[in-house]
Amino acid sequence: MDFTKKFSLEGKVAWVTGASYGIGFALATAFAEAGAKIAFNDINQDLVDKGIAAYKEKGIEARGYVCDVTDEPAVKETLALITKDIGSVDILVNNAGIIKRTPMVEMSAEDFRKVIDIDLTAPFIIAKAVIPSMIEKGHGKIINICSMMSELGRETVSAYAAAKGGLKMLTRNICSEYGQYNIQCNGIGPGYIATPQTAPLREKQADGSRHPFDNFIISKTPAARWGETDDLTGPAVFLASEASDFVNGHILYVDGGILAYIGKQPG
Ligand code: NAP
Ligand code: GCO
Repeated sequence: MDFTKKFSLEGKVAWVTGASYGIGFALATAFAEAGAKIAFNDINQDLVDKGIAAYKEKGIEARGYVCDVTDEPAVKETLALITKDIGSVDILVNNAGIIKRTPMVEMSAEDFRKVIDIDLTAPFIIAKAVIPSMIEKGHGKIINICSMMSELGRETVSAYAAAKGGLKMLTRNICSEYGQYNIQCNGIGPGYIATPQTAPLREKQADGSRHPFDNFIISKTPAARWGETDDLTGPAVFLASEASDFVNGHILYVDGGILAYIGKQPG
C-alpha cells in the first residue's frame, strides 16, 4: 500500500484565512504541494493581489478573495464564491489573526474586543459557515491556529491569550459536537515563529545586539532558535490529510519544545 497517499491532499479544496503572507501563506503553499486547490482571503485587494502574485511565483494558481473574517455576511459570500469557483471546502484553516501588546490596565475595551473578534469570534463564524457542507459531504477538516498563549500568559498580551485560550476550547467543542459527522477539528500551536507579527520582538538594538525578547525566546526554546513558517507545514498537512482521521480536538504544539522546558539555567 502506498503509505504516502494518507498524506495526500489531491483533489481537496482548502481555504486558508489571512494567507497573503506569513504562516497562512506557508501552510497554503504546502497544501498545494500536497495536491490541494487553494483559496485564501485577506483584508484588502492590495494584499490579495500581492498574495496571488506570490503564489503564482511558486507555480500555484490560488484564488484570492477580499474578506474581513469578522464580517459574517462577507464570510458567507466568500464561501459561496469559493464553492462556485473551485468547489466546496474540504479543509479550513482559521489562520487570520492580530495581536495587540499593551499592559492590560492600559488596554481599552475596544482594543480587547477587536483582538477577541478577529482571533476567536471570526474562527467561530467561519467554522459555522463551512460545517453544514462538510456534514453533507460526510467529511471535513478544520485547523485553528492557536498559540503558546493558548497555554501560557505573559505581560501585555491579555486579549491575545484570552482569544487563543478560547480558540483552544472552541477547537475541542467543534470536535465534540461534529466529530460524529467525520469532521476533525484540531489546532496547531506554533511556538515563536519569525513572521511580520513577531518582527518587533526580534528587532536589532541600536548597538546591533539582539532584542532582549529575542534572547529570552532563545533561552526558553530547547531548539535554541525561532521557528520558521516551514516548520509548521508538515504538521499542518498531517492534520489536513486522512492520516489524522482519528485525531480530533487535539492542539498540536509546534514550538521547538518551549512548553516542555523551564528555560536555560543561568551560568
Ligand atoms: P501575520 O504575519 O500578522 O499575518 C496575519 C494575517 O492575517 C495577515 O495577512 C493579516 O492581514 C490577516 N488578517 C488580520 N486581520 C484580518 C481580518 N480581520 N480579516 C482577514 N485577514 C486578517 O501573522 P502570522 O505570524 O502569520 O500569524 C498567523 C496566525 O498564527 C495568527 O493567528 C497568529 O496569532 C498565529 N500565531 C503566530 C505565531 C508567530 O510567532 N508568528 C505564533 C503562534 C500563533 P493584515 O496584513 O491586514 O494584518
Ligand atoms: C508575543 C508573540 C506570541 C506569538 C505566538 C506564540 O507577543 O508573545 O507575538 O504571542 O505570536 O502567539 O505562540
